[in-house]
Amino acid sequence: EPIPSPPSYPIVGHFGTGVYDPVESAKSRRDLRDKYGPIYRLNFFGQEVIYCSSQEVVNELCDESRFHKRVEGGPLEQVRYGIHDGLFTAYDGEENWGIAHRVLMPGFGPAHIHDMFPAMLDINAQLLLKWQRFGPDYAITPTEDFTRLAFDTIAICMMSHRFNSFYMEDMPPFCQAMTRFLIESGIRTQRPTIVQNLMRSEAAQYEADIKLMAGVCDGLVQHRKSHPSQKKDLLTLMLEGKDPKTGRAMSDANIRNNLITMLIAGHETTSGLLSYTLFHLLSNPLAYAKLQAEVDTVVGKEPLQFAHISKLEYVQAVLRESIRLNPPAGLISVAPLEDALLAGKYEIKKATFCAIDIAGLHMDPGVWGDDAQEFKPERMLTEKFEKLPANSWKPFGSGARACIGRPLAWQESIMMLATLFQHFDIKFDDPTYKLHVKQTLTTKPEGFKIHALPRKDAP
Ligand code: MNH
Repeated sequence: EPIPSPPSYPIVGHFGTGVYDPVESAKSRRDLRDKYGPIYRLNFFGQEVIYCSSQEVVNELCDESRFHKRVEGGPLEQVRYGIHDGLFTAYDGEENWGIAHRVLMPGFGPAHIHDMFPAMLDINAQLLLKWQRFGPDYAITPTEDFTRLAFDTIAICMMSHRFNSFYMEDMPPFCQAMTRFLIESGIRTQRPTIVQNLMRSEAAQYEADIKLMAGVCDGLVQHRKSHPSQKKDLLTLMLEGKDPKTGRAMSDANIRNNLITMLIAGHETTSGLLSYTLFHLLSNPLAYAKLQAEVDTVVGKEPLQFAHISKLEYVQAVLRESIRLNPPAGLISVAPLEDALLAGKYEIKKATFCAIDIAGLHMDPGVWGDDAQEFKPERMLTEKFEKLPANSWKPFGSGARACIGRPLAWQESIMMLATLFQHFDIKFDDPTYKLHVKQTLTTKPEGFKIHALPRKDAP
């Protein structure tokens, strides 16, 4: 059977037909899903992409004996130009991926994440203090401070380094370079090579941004080498760890690429998660009230402790539901290892680009029902969450190439929500605000502002 597909032109395919807007691609995918169903095909200059969004087909694509991550020829190939074979952009099966994966995995295990609690709380307190100082009248853009939180948290947990971005008017230069780099990487994926070759000043900025990021990370490694530390952070693991399989250590280049990778992969996504969550809570007063009541019961007026985290059941459900509705990483790419029959009826060749539309998957009415669009944390309480059909909730990707930072991001996010609602009542700046999503490589809400009103009896 032919895979459903909109009308296209010769040579350019669907490029320029208006069905896929690179700036608003999440919206384009929503429209295409509505019109062509959970499996459809697009073609850009001969490059075929099969977009998949039902639980049934995604479950098939998550079978690692038949499909694997595909970097080649997609947006990640562009990002790879800057961070090479770091974990996120490594080709599947590439040697340095295996070494870094095996060296770093234990660093994200429960014991290490537990030990990150005090450092996380330190950065968390910087946000709370800033919002207290702003006072109730100031219109806060939460996404900016959540980005500071996520960025500073990774840096302190990973390499015991403080970027101190809460004490800067603008974001740190590293962060600005990274944002420009990600946006340009995204645009480059869509730009024909002939046009690309004419973009001289963009290319110079791109190179400069990559150089800046590499320079900062090399500097941190140099500093650590000349000031040996007892700290059992991820940088120590990178410098001293040996791959149990090959006995090899990570090379300096591999360390640099993975330091940049973690800072990139971890800050926009976590910041997006927290921003969307705040938006959904403000839009759903009942969920807001339930969450704050749980925080008051579990944490009360005491400083947050590690033992509180696992008891914050409703906070977790809120985060799961928020990331279902707005997955910050909306698309991941896989390809079949051999020629395959997809959904029992579509023949696809080995290595065909298959894009898992995570946002679409998270709306599958077969899994989530007719109220899939609505924010209902109750459906994510652990008992129900654990009974969801396989691979129906995939905000952190899948299999061996799934997110390594998930436990870090999760703990940090629970801590932030708990302390935020312990200290403040939060209100929309503009109660008529409608969610507007801005897209780079990930997505974040734009123009979203709030007021933080210190609670009378806050600790
Ligand atoms: Mn993260 C891979 C989402 C936080 C580091 N991450 C992925 C993938 C998704 C993802 C989806 C799979 C991408 C793909 O298949 O191409 N990550 C998230 C989300 C959050 C997040 C939604 C926060 C919320 N990620 C973090 C944090 C870090 C991090 C925090 C680092 C500290 N993520 C990674 C790395 C990879 C990754 C590294 C690549 C893992 C691999 O392929 O081995």
